[in-house]
Amino acid sequence: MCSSAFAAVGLEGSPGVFPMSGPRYQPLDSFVEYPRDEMVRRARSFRREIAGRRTVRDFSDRPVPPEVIRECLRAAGTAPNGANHQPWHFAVVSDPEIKARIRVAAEIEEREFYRGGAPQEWLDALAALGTDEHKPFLETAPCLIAIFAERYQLFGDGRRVKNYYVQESVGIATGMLITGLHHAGLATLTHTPSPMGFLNEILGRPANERPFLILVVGYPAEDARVPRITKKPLEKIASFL
Ligand code: IYR
Repeated sequence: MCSSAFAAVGLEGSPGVFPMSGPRYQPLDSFVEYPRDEMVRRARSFRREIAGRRTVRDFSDRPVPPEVIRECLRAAGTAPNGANHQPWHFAVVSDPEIKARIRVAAEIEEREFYRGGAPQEWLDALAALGTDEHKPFLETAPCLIAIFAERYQLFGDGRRVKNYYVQESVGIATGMLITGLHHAGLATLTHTPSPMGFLNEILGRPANERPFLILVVGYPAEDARVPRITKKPLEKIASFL
């Protein structure tokens, strides 16, 4: 039997890995259809809600409800992805000592970036955002979610199974996570110190996982301010053929 062979090598139950077995189907019972007007209303209402999302850099230290984080991670885990391998890992950090270590390591990389590592063209592009090498939010915010992209699956017996469309999959899951957190009433910041190899070491993640980004999560500080920016209108971002 296939399943016992899988059990022997630790593959049993591995999502997406069913060698030598065909597809197994079930009825699509979760799709909900709405009347046209209601669809438009829902789409508009969602657009308004998500348009209110802003990337926040000034965080309060107020703790966030752990169950909100857990539910949003469950939502992110439903993202479409390559071959259903679900090639992601979310390391949720609330321990102040670990956050402090992440801040120290990130600021070392960021100092390098802002003081000459980055091309001038890139620094010019960031000028309007007012970002710099100081990342106090990595300690102030109550929750950091370090998101890892699993480049390949590594099994107990050392065997590797390739993952597919890893960046796309993790990007989609991250978008869903950000959306869920905003919907729940929390602010986020996508933070990408580069390189981020220090995250594997600090968080004890294996070499088959590559850091994707740090999602900083919490409530905005009371006096939080955000850059005055605009989003491109529909005509600039879409074409209808
Ligand atoms: N990682 C740096 C630089 C940075 C890069 C981009 I592209 C941004 O949109 C914002 C920042 C930092 O976090 O400051």
